[in-house]
Amino acid sequence: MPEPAVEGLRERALEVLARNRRGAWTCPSSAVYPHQWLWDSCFVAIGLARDDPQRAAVELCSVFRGQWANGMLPHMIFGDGLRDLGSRRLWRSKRQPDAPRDVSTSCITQPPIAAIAAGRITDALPAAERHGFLDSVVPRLAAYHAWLYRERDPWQHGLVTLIHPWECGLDTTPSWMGVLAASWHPWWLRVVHRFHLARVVRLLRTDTRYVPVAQRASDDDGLRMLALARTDGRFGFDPRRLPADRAVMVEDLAFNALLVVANRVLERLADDAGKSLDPALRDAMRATEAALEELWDEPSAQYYSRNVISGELIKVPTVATFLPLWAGVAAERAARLVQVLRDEARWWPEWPVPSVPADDANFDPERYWQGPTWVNTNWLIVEGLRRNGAADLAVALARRTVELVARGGFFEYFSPLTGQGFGAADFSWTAALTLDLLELLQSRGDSSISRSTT
Ligand code: 9WN
Repeated sequence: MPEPAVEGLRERALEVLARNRRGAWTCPSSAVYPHQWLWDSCFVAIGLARDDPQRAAVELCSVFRGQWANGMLPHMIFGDGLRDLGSRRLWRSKRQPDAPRDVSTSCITQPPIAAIAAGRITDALPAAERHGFLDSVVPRLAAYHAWLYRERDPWQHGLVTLIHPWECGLDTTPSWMGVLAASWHPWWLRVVHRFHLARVVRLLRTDTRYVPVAQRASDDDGLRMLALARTDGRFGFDPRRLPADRAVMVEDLAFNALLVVANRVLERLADDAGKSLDPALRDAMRATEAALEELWDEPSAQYYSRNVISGELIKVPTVATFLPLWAGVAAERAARLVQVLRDEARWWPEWPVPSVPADDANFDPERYWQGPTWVNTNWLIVEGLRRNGAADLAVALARRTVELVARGGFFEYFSPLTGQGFGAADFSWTAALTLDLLELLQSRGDSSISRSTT
């Protein structure tokens, strides 16, 4: 396989990140996503960690500006002085007793990769700076993980429950959109559907001012997500208070798999910092490792999310199925997952890995999380493959991903069939994770390819 055309790619990636930088934090894209998003900032910190660990530390610490008194890290922190006030009004965070007073935030969270970013930064910082960094972040990370277990696993299933697709990060992934479409809808949404008014609402959308509508969430899905945020708010964003006949509650596969990885990093960082974690938190962490295996479906050899209300697995295939590889699953299951990933008709088309299998009825190569290849999920799969001794496949996927970006630009997502870039241009996590993948490729063949990845 030819080497990717990487000439100048690193410098261009750093330029994208510099342009999207807003002081301490980096927005995902200046036009489409001008605010701060939780897991985007963590990916940016991961990408910058080896090159500029101090800058990466500042990026990660900036997400704690938004931390609630109860420990929650919100999925968005709104930038000051930006005209897009719509989504800020949707949440009205300052009405919530635990929300910060000096910044407006959303009232839900996003995949818990902050500890993973903290681990990368710690490994890269000079020894003299490590202690101060750990002292500052470990208690905040511990408070976040404690919130996840206390507030989002009140039934002690071992798995964290999400109450909105925006929390899962793979927002319009078909597994969530199916559950959402089948859920309860308020009267105004029923009127909109009944009279086919959803397109009228497009006039109010900001994303479609920058990106063609065929590449975004459908109007119907977008409205349902807005309506669900309002319903969640009426019940204090609390799964214990949400009535089963109105709520959407999912034990999300991607989120919980990443939680297992993040838990391990947090335990290591707490030990390094000489801080003790609450034994109940450590027990809860162990329970998640075991409970993740309940999401395995033997006949299809895949993992799925689980609908908390029906208690059933949501057997809709999505790229999330590969994320438990990084969490560490039994060798036999890992081997089967790797086999599934190699299927060219489904998961390994010209530009792998599609967010939905390429031969699936839900597959749309241009639309958001419903088919396109994303750099962040590829990066997570690369880490999973490395952990499972599939270094050759990890390198192949890393190389293909870097080639995709080198040819197509730093887009938000790409067609798995043609490699064409879609969504926001100059997207921060595409740039940041390209930096990390480039490092991996440049060091392949030496010991760093098999270095510990947690
Ligand atoms: C809603 C910022 C975020 C990412 C998510 C991605 C998308 C937002 C949106 O953009 O979500 O949170 O407006 O659709 O799905 O993963 O963090 O890049």
